[in-house]
Amino acid sequence: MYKLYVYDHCPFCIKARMIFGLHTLPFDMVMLQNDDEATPKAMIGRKMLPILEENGQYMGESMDIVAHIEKRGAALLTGSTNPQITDWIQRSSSVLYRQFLPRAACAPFPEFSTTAGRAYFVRNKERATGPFSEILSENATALAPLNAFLQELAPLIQSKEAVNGTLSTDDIHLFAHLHSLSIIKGLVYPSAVEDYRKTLSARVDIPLLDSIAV
Ligand SMILES: N[C@@H](CCC(=O)N[C@@H](CS)C(=O)NCC(=O)O)C(=O)O
Repeated sequence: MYKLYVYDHCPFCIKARMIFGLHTLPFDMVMLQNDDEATPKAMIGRKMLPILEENGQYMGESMDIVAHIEKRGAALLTGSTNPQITDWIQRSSSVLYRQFLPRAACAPFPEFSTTAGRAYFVRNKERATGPFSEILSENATALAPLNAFLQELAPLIQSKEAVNGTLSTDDIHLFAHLHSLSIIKGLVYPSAVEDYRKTLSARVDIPLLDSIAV
């Protein structure tokens, strides 16, 4: 049985979870506390998830895990990629993660179920963003650039089943990104984006974060 070590908030872990969902391959999901440095270091020499454990061997790096599982059965990620999707993800990342991190820090994720686990995340991430309280006190206009990005994405979506019509690694990256975005309350999803994120969520069996969005 495959064992996948993840944090529930982590977009890279979503990518690794997606490939199991796409292949309907069972796996044990292990959520580590965010301040547990010893477990991942013992497995891959650094404190970084996701990690796949298979027959006593460990593999880090989300896209290596995706490629490894994809090779196991009939290929599913057979479609070509679109540089416009990569570009859209890159351009929207900094504004997304600035709003994502303070919201994730307050969320009921298993990796933050101890005070020390949550404090570890806040301490490390605030070093890059500044105080979370300041970001959370920004008014709704702070979300305007994200809504503009969503409008820009809509015409790039060719099908609700796969962004470029046929499943590809673009879907792995894009769904992980939209999954993170779903923790931000008040975003306006054009119908093409809404249909896409809901369809992918059902297909890979990974719920969006809408119900805990703030
Ligand atoms: N390139 C890696 C990046 C993984 C990554 O950045 N994971 C983050 C969580 S989102 C992590 O474990 N960071 C260390 C920490 O949270 O302390 C991959 O694609 O797997």
